[in-house]
Amino acid sequence: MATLPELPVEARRNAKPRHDRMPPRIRDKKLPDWIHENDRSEKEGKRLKFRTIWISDTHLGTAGCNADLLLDFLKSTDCETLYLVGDIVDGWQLRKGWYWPARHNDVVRCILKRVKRGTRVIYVPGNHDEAFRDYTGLDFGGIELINEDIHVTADGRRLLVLHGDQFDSIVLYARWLAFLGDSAYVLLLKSNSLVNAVRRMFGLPYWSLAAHLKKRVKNAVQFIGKYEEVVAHAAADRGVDGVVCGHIHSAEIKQFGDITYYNDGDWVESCTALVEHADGRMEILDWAERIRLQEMAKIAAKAGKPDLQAVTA
Ligand SMILES: [Mn+2]
Repeated sequence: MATLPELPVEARRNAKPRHDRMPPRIRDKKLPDWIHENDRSEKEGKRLKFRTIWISDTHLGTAGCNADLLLDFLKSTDCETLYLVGDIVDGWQLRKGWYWPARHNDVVRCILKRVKRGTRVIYVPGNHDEAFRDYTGLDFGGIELINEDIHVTADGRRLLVLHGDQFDSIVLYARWLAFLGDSAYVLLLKSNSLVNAVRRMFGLPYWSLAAHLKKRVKNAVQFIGKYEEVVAHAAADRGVDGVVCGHIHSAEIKQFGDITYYNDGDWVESCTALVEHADGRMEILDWAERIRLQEMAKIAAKAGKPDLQAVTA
């Protein structure tokens, strides 16, 4: 078998470790300050504690995924049960072209660490990670794969947990794919990343252009309303008290008759999670908004206006 020729001693001495030879653009990429701050708070054990957390539509494997914010959220919170409600990894985009930065590995590692610490992690696959649907009922290093689940809240309500793409075909008059699946949406997310790259350059926190525009497109608003109704209807047929889903990238808590509809939102546009407190109270956490308020408070403190700091208290 042929072996590689030995490098001359001089060349070996000058050879630098691999990370030193990485282009400065990657190596020196500045991370926002709040990332490091939360590393500290993790050690100090100052995490927000919840009974249950639901996140979905993180779309790991795409440039649209706000992995920094997601990682910050995971490091800042703790829970007994963590639901991953589908479209966690975007198999569709990965098949078109491989995109997997180190940050996305950090997210996976963070979730696995959670399992190790004793959090029950339940993965309900969505349509973008439908390959996992063939493996439901199995256990992946402590992560339970299941097609849908019934979650019982601390106050005894039964909630159906599923991704929610099942209802696309029922919402006929304004199909989600008409604007989610096409290239216009990908373009929208790209401009979203671009806007936020510029904002970051000026030290400004994340703001979702995509979510902002979606609220102003009549077709999108109509679809979302109809979709919520259809999902709530299906939940009523199943005899549960409520339903938790994701899929349409629009966080919401809404009452339809006896059924409470919960949507945990996404991490490509708005960066939201659904949480259950110890007493069964449910809430949507807008993580981008939270960071924004924290940053504003810091700016206010620097400018000598401590009264504005109250917003984050
Ligand atoms: Mn989906």
